[in-house]
Amino acid sequence: MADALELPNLNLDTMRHFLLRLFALIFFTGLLSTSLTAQEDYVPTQENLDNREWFQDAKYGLFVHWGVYSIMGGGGDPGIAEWIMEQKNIPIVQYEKLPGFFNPTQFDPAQWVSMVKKAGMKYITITSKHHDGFAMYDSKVSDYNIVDATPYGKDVIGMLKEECDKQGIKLFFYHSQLDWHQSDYFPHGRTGKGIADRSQSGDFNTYIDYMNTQLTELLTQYGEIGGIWFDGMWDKPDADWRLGETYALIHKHQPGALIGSNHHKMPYPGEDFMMFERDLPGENSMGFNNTGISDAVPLEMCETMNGSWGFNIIDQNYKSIEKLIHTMVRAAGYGANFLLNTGPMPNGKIQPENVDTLMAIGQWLESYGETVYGTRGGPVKPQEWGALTTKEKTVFVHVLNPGEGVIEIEGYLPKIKSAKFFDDGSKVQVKVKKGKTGMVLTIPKEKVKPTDTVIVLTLQ
Ligand code: JFZ
Repeated sequence: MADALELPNLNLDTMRHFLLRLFALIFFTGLLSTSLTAQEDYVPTQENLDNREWFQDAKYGLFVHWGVYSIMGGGGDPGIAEWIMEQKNIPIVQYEKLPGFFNPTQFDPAQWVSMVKKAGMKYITITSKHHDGFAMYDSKVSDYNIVDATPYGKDVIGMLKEECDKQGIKLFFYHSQLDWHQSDYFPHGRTGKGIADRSQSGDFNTYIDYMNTQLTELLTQYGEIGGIWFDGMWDKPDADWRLGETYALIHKHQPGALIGSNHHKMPYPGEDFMMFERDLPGENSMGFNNTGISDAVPLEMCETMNGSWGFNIIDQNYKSIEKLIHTMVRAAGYGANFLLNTGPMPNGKIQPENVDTLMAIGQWLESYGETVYGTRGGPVKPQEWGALTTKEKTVFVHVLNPGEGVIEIEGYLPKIKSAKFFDDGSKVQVKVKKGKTGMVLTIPKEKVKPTDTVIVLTLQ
């Protein structure tokens, strides 16, 4: 079609011919792009924009990876436990025995949500379906769900939602687009190749229809939700996921719901936030976070407490409380939320080690919450020594690595009314850097706090 744009002779017939081809070209490219990319004509509603503000103010949420894989507890490997079906190449017919053992009799949604509140978290993002294809809610379009296939027989998502509503916590759904169980998920992507009894034929469009029907259930059965956290497109990067249709469907049912996707690309039209997996925005220790940082939508970073998302019985490699707080503060310095994960146990309890960590961070937030909640990142990016957060005319300087106590904030030289330590309100010595390229704050040894020494700058 490239030749359609060659300059024609100025003869009426060729001109008409040229225009026809040009229109055809524009028309078909248009069609292609709406089906291949996303919700091109999306304009977020006021409610959606308000929720984006709420989201950015909220700053901190709990990620929950819970499914029938939790029973296996990682199978004695330190890897990501929710992938055990693919990592041990468990055939579908064998894996289908797992729901029969899933009986979380000690699941107490009121306890979960109270814990979340005490932890200082404002929302929960829970797996409605992970890559194993098992629905953790009452789905009518497949029996492969918690109500029909487990002895427990109750809709844990519905129970949790009810409790979230009671206690004022927003609930988001993690929903996997990748599905190792559904036969129409075909052709297969780059994962799950060793699962021997996956179907050898299928219609991907039928799969997308199925996924959209399940999403419709999630959007209509539980009242207002926070949003949908997609994952798995990276399994088949070249497939037509009909994103435009899926995103329009979600925004039609719940215009306020925030859509994000873990595709490790810049946000597509129709997405309401951008996420980073186990890396701060702009960092790439995992090897898959090599995009830029969007300035058009809110940001979120997710992180594990040990090395697994799903419950792993042997992984004791827990990050320290200080490390997690530092990551949260640095994320806030980028303007990003922190979504910290736990993998509940098959009995329905949260691992006690994780509860302890959450309570300790919650305690820190009880004192320092106002330097994080409701702030925005910057004005300058996080630096080696720490990060800045801002709320109107107040800038919080979070000194995470005080070193010798001389903090140079390069590239920042605001007119300030006062500079005080957050803890005791005493004055902080402020100097202008030589060459006037930034400011220098001095922190005497006795003012250094163990986790984060916060200085409050009040701007003129
Ligand atoms: C995904 C999931 O696979 C994982 O189980 C967990 O839910 C996490 C939050 O999100 O993690 C990924 C995403 C991408 C790749 C691998 C794991 N990838 O591109 O190979």
